[in-house]
Amino acid sequence: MDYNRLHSYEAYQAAYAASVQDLEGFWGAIAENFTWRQKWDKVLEWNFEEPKVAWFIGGKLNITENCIDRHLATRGNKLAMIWEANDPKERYMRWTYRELSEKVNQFANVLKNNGAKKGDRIAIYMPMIPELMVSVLACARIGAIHSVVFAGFSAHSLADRINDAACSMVLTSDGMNRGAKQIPVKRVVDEALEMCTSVEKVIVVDRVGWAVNMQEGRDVYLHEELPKASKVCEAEIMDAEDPLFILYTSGSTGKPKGVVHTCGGYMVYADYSFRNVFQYNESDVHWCTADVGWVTGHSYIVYGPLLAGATTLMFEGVPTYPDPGRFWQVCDKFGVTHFYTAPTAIRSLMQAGEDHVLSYSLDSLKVLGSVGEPINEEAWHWYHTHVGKNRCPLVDTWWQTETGGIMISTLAGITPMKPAHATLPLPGVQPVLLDGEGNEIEGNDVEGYLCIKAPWPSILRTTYGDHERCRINYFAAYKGYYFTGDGARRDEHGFYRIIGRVDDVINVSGHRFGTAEIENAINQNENVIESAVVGYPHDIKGQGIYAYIICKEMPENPIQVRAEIVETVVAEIGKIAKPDVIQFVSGLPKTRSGKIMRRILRKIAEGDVSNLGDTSTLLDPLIVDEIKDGAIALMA
Ligand code: 7RM
Repeated sequence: MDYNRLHSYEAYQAAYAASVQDLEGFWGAIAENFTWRQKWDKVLEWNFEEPKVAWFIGGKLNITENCIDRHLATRGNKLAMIWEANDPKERYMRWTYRELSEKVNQFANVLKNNGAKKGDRIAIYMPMIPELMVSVLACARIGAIHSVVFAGFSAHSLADRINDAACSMVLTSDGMNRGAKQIPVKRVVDEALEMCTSVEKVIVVDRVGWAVNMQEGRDVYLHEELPKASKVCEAEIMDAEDPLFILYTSGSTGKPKGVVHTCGGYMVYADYSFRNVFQYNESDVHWCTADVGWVTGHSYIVYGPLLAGATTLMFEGVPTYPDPGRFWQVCDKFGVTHFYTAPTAIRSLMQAGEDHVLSYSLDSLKVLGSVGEPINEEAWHWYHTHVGKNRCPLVDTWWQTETGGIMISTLAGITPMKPAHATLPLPGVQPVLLDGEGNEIEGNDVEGYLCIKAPWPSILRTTYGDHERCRINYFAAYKGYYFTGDGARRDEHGFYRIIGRVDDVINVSGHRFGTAEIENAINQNENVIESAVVGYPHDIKGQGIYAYIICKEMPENPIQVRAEIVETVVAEIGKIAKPDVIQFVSGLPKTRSGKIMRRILRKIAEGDVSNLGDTSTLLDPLIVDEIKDGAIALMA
């Protein structure tokens, strides 16, 4: 039986059973489908106590030979990448696999000429330009460990990440385009590097044509280095367990952790999950709207699609520029077949009205995807109806930076879908629900802490420079399990629905509520568009409930609307879940991947507005001031 590509529900079920029966046999067979310089001696060694996980032990490979070189014979003239600029009037770019190969090899030689070597850490701080994809692959080609830092992060955040991994090089650009604005990039790097000592070289891409500061001996322009570099660069031969990249992610503590992924396992899982979840076919055009600065961009803009020999689309701009029809215009322009985005984008486009989406045909679309947060039913239906015209399967994909690839998801058109449910685990993935004591909850129609029972090839190996932190964060809460930090429900069919982070639980008078649960109740009120709930210290109840609410219109009579919302919550959950404070806001502090920064909302709810930490990664940092002022007025 070939479980490499699942074409039916029956094949899915057979593969799932086989993977549980013989995990090593299952993944060993899938790993046969790659170019290895040397085959592995052993598929897997693991224990979740230290933790120690190693896949394809003794195997040798280079992931770029699998993303590029092995396709050249059959797909040399096929498009590897389509790039659409922020400005719809600017020329788009298209590269074949052969062209991508030349670009990556040449950039790899630029890195080498500037002193980079295997094992070095290289920070990449770049906007969504083609050179970003080339940079990532060029690092992988020479065996340098890339650490992509989202170009919206502040100089402080960038410096912290550079220092944590002692990066020797930074790859960046002069500036960037974002909607109607142009934003400095190199200037942020300069500011960050005043706080760093490890960086010896900075390579700058000329994107906007600014005359930026270039420090003699340290900073060089890419366009001046390229002519000196050959278009042939032998791939560095890597051990399957050598690190491929570091990607920083926030946890419940303040300091981001550097999640480490390795060459062999990550490669196998990125390809396998991409092909099966999206049911990719040879002539498809895949568009993932994430930024390469997040794990979604790593796995489903760069590595997954290229490993599969697909055409991947990269977009420099934002969903609402020049108008909220931009996503749909780009879909029609390039005949996009697979469209993968975040619920937050869907909800904001939903708010902008149907006219924008109805102006485009969207005939080419075959599969829709969602990632990053729970997708509410209303957004799910809007997306399915108006974008997918009720004919495209919609995959709600649950996964994490730490998992490297999609873990629980419908396989498009193959396994069942259900609104707001990620549904079933991919074969090779063994989720369980645990109760507070760490016992597995059997059966269906149950809820618990979402953990994974056995390793999969792209499980994180460590957090950079601090293995103990990795153990405590993910492997200590429940002995013998990987703990996701999420709570989930398994419905009567055995389909998973992710409820949300369990670190966002509020305990009111000994009764526990998910912030998501209360938000869902509030959102049932007809005035409400979106809400965010946090706990705050309460003298009598232990924790009180503070709700930040966006209404369709700012209420003219807030007392009345407040009372109506409280009534809705009482009706949905019960008196015990009544919000104690309701503040009407025009927006919420969200990261660019759509996650609400609850830390900020909690602090404001606690009345501590003095030190809200770094807000530079927010989509709209100004919203924090509005919320702060509103909260002060409310308490007065
Ligand atoms: C890919 C990504 C991970 C956290 C995760 C969840 C939440 C992600 C979904 C989701 C409900 C989904 N990586 N999350 N996908 N919740 N349904 N389909 O987002 O490391 O940045 O975040 O995101 O809480 O633990 S991430």
